[in-house]
Amino acid sequence: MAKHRRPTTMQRAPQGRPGTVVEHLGVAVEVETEGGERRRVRVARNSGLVVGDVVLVDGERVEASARRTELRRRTAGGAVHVVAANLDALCVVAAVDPPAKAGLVDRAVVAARAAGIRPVVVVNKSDLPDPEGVIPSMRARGEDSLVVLVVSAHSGEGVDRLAALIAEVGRAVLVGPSGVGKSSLLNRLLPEAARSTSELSAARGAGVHTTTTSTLWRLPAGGELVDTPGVREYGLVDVPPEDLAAYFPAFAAVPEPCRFRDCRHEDEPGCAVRAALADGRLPEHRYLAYRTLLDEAKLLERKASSRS
Ligand SMILES: Nc1nc2c(ncn2[C@@H]2O[C@H](COP(=O)(O)OP(=O)(O)OP(=O)(O)O)[C@@H](O)[C@H]2O)c(=O)[nH]1
Ligand SMILES: [Mg+2]
Ligand SMILES: [Zn+2]
Repeated sequence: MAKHRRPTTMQRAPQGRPGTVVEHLGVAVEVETEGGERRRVRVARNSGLVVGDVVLVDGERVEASARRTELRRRTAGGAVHVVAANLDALCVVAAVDPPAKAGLVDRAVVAARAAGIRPVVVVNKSDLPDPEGVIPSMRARGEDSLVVLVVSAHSGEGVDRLAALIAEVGRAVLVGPSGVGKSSLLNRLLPEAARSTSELSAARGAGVHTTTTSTLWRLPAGGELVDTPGVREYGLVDVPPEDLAAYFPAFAAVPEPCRFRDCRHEDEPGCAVRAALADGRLPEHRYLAYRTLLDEAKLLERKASSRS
């Protein structure tokens, strides 16, 4: 029936069964419809659908709905990649070994805030020795609007707190470099039956357990979790330099205003943020993270304006 419908530009009532994209397989998507039934539907490679998209499935036709939230990142190669749709929280996973790259964690936290979703830092492999001091360095990043959970997928430490947090927020995604234990954490949170499937789908990849596609799972304790392939970089998308400071809540906590309303807290006179840094009220790592990202945002802005 769908085949014979003529294309039309007129408004028509949306048709089909509502569902959620739970896996993207290049030329097909796996859709879970409301009853929990799963269907694989072929789509164009550039369909633009991502895990978490709400769709209507009508035969072989998939129609996407508007997204509530959209998490994007710039890849190491400079392309813009939509990580997942309709998320409530971003869990950036760092590990004791391989030791966390603070820059990637800071970028992911800002990306979450810019996308209107809650950032969470998950430090995994707490069962291992921590010679580089990853755990204290990540704990120091905690603030009112940023929970830092120290966990171990192997020993189970902190995993209940992660499960409770996901149940509370709704839908969360695990992002981070390869090998930090994202899939191991997911497996720890899943019941036995679902676990074997996720291990199988992981093994479909390169033989090792490197995750190659993003997948969405419903957790028994409540909430949903998206596992994603490891990333090398987490570049910001569409965060203009003048907006960046708003994603550093520690700056907003400085009670005095800067002399200039549009102060970027670089070397402007009368900068209250730098004053707070100088007298130790603002942690240096927050300010340094801001300056690194500010330089990056300025560079992107220059590139964009030289293209237009
Ligand atoms: N000691 C220890 N090892 C862990 C822990 N969690 C994961 N690992 C190990 O770390 C390695 C990588 O784990 P994965 O879960 O595949 O990592 P990942 O983040 O999903 O990696 P990608 O799919 O490549 O992005 C595996 O050998 C795991 O056994 C942990 O809590 N403690
Ligand atoms: Mg994985
Ligand atoms: Zn300032």
